[in-house]
Amino acid sequence: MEEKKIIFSGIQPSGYFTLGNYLGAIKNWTRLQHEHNCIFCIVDMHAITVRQEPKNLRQRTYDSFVQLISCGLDPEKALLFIQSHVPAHAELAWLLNCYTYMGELNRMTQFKDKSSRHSENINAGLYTYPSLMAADILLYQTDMVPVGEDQKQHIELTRDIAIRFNNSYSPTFVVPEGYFPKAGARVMSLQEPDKKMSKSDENVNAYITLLEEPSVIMNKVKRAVTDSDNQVRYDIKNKAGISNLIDIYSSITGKSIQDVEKEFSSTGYGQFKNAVGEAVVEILSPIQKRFKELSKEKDYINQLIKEGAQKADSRSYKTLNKVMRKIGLYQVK
Ligand code: ATP
Ligand code: LTN
Repeated sequence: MEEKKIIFSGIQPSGYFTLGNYLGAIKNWTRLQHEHNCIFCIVDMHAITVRQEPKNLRQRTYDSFVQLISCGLDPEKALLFIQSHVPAHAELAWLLNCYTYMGELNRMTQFKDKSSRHSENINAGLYTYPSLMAADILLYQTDMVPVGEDQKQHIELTRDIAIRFNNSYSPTFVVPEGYFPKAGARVMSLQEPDKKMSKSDENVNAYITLLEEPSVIMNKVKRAVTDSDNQVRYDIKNKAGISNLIDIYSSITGKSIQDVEKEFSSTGYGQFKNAVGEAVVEILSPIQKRFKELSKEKDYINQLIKEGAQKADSRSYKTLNKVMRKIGLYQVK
């Protein structure tokens, strides 16, 4: 049997989870938890690199935890916790900041993109975001990081930091690999299909959240930007909108792109969009049902949140202490 790997991934409570988050990340996580040693984290400290309304952030963090469980993550199988509850993340992030070059951070496309969208608040946290992400991953001696394709660059940087540290001292960190899903790795905005679907998009029609009403989902898919040739054909360059809908449909149903093209070869966009909308409604409906039931169980959820933090705390300190020792920070035994 294949050896169990340590898997780590994170998601920001910067908005309500989208179909992109689900198909690109969470859906994979639910599968991986049965095969590996999985750790999934709600990265609230990453979310504050962009201004958040305190009340909303608090509620969304709780709801994010409930949503992960509603999507099928099992706290008995995977370790689930909230990043700010485990101080080792911020501590290692500081240490790793001292092993990360400004030249490297300057190249990060997520930083460039977010700083142009939030030009009134280009803070140092937004800039050093990747060192905190590297800390998240490296603390747990992670082998594999399942993420959407937008995170490729951050994973590369994490590897570079780990290799640099290992070479400067002695082997300390496992050098992790990114793990990208074959389908759904890059779900695009429904309004600007050359941009990824993002939960913090200002235009609510650009994304579908996991908790959206069926009628709203159907409407958003109907209004998705397409082209005028009315042929369901995959062509990212010239038909980005339709290609995105084909990707979504293919990722949900498990059908290949060719089969989807065949299935809709004689129908127009209207019928195809209907099918896509229905597939989305169907996949989200059990998640929404569980969310409604579970979010009322506040004591139970809070207990799970506490237990997750305790487990993560004791696991993360091992690596943090090792790093401090290697660097030469004075420690009393
Ligand atoms: P924000 O818009 O606030 O930056 P986000 O929607 O991009 O947030 P994150 O919390 O940063 O989401 O990402 C959580 C996970 O979801 C990551 O693994 C990321 O790669 C994946 N992901 C995010 N957006 C998409 C998308 N459009 N398609 C596929 N995967 C995605
Ligand atoms: N940067 C990621 C979220 C994230 C993450 C992580 C993902 C923070 N820490 C550790 C994987 C592993 C994002 O924006 N999607």
